Amino acid sequence: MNTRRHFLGAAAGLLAAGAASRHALAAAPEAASRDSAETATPRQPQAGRPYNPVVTLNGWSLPFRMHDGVKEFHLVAEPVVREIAPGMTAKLWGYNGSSPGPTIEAVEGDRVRIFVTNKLPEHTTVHWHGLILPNGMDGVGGLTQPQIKPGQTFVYEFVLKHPGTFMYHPHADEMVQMAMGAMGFFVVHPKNPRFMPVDRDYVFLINAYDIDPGSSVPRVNTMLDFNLWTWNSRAFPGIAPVLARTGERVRLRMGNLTMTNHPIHLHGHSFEVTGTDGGWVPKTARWPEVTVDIAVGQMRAIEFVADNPGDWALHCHKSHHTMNAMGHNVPTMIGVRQDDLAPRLQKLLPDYMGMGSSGMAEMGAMEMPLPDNTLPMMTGRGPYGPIEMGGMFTVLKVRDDLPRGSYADPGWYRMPPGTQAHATQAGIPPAATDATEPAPTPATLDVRKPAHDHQGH
Ligand SMILES: [Cu+2]
Repeated sequence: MNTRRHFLGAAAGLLAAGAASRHALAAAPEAASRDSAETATPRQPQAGRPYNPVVTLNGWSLPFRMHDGVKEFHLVAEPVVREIAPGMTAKLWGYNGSSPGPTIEAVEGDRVRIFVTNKLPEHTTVHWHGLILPNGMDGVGGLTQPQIKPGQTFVYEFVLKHPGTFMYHPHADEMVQMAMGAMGFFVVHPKNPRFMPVDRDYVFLINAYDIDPGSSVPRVNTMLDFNLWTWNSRAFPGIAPVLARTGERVRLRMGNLTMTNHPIHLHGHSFEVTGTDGGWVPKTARWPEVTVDIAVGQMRAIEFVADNPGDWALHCHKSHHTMNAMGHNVPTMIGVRQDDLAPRLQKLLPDYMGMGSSGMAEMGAMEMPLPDNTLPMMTGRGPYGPIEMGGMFTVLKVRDDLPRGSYADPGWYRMPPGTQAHATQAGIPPAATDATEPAPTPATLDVRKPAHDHQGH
């Protein structure tokens, strides 16, 4: 028993000195790398037990190899460049060319051996968030292992005891490394591929950054006031749509590695929470929802039958999380007349625009001059105009004719005649305006104090 334990320890390369032995390092599988933010089409497993692969939104899954019955992966922690959405890239930390890192997929009962090479400028570790494993594989720097120094490779090896939805992230200089985007998903498929089958199984991490307009490196000391709300380090309109053919069963797996909770809301369907941090939820314990609140550090899997064709919003319901950077310190101008103010301010600030007197929707439509490498606060165009969103927003596209297994964007939904809200004159008093007339001048709000000051005091 003792001998065997020593042998395993040596073979796994987790030596007292911390670094992998030369022998183990030579045996590390090649580290795949990918810097594209396109959603990779899921690949059926080439070896090992069968499973139904997940689809990582704007991401990919890490290839593995089988070595004497052990599933081997190679993660490389390193600086990466990530396109957050067209028009903005960020300098982040991630794994294998990406932030978040590639999704690791394996099967309940698998023994996995994960080589971790540190190409960051400071030490790191990898914690396997939610997995039940031996203490020495938990990846907490200083507590369960020495940190992995720059240039070193460590090996983690453990058996996957439970199927479910998990994450990985550093547990070394954790606030900085997560603020920089070092994180990924870890999906353990059930041993029985017919257990809770779905037609499409999507995963994305909920993450957030604080990147000043015009810059590309996140502020790493921000605690709460993040300004870029992202899924898999992408912001709307950069987040890929979630696609389904009518009648298909869809699972969304989400994990929250931000500093706040996110109520994720789906239009047009109700769903059930089928998976939590601890595993799968029995059928008798589920109830229908249209919003699931995902707390900090939690994972949730939700499932629904996509039985309602259309383009359905899928977003965080904290409305400032569906906006991009800027604007959070702008004063409320609703009801404030600026028509005399703007010319005066323009003498001091030639580019000054008086905005917001009737709300902020004009921000979504206008082409404002922005600093380089900055996303508009509200943006995106749909078939009927500006969508006025940013951040954690995408569209569930349900189509009767979407080919099974296709992840190609089918374009915008065409509503059947008579099924769309429209401008009408019915029931409106004759004096009122309606949308068929030329655009009305913006309403002004003239607030007057009651005139009791010159009435009898
Ligand atoms: Cu949110």
